[in-house]
Amino acid sequence: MGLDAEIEAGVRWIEKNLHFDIDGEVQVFETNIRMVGGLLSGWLATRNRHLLDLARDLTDRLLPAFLKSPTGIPYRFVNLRTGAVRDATTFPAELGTYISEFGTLSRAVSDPRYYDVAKKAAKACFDRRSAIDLVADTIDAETGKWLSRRATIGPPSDSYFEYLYGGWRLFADADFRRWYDVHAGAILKHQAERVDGRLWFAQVDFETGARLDRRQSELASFYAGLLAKAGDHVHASDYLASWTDVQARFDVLPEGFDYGTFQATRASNELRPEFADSCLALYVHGGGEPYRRLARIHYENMKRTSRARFGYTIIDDITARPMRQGDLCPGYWWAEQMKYYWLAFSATPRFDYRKNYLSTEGKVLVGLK
Ligand code: IFL
Repeated sequence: MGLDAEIEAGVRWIEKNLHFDIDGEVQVFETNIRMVGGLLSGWLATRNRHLLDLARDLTDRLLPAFLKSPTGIPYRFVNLRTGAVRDATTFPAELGTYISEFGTLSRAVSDPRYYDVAKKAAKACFDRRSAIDLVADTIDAETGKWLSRRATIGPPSDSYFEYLYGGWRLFADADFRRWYDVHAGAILKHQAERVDGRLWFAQVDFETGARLDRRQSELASFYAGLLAKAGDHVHASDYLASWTDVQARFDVLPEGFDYGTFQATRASNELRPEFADSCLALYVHGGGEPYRRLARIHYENMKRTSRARFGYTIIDDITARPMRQGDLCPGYWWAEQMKYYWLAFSATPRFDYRKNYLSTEGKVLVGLK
């Protein structure tokens, strides 16, 4: 953004204050996408070695979650000082959203261990896919047994698919591309359906493909962008068009939505980035100007409905008039959609619009100029 003095001040603060020798536990997935990813992107932007050293130190402290697991599927929590781990009941997104950060780290420090644990975890999930190539959404990291039958593209599976593509895009690892393609094909075959001409992805039984429900989490709208990145422009634009109709109906997207009834199932809006993320992805991956216009509507509606006295907030009820605001601004609002809007609208010379990669938390891992 050209905020060179601000990043300088931020780096100085980090050098003075940030360390990870803390006797407390963190959620491995969240710590990776926010902190490891943030430090790595900061290192790529500044080439300040201290940021890379911190990213490595933090990742080393996350490693016990992977290394103590008999399957290679990470435990959900780890104590940063003692390496004690907890919670073997986990989900595709929480076990499979590491390769982009861990692989970037491995490449930067010439140490394959980080890449290897991230790949092993993703493979452990892929290898347990059903005969129809779907994964369920809950698994035991110790036994490797599925604890649910529900396949979804939304949470808690979403970014597992995103990072299979990431492993290919960032490291040209053909295994990841194959894993991504196998799942993407199965999702289209067993989960996609058209209702009133609109494309949606149902929750289905991961072994039979039988439909479980037609509820759609707002987070699932990221999948349009992922399809575009992976080269499936037809389904990408169709799926974003479905969400565009939801945006037109409610002004801002509800957290939960049933495409069978076209009604909100959860009327809150958590100030989320997925729609803007997909707009940016379709814009930079060949879709052009119409997707900037869509992002603009998202931006203007957010400004109109989420503006609060000291910033921006979630909305507790988007169906009330006026909408009933909550009192929270999530971290991803800064890390993600403000960045997506900026990249979509600014034409900044500091970003490579042709060759780039943003992590699931919007950290720029390729494309900084
Ligand atoms: O932290 C965010 C990230 O995009 C993600 N899942 C949910 C968050 C935003 O909705 O991977």
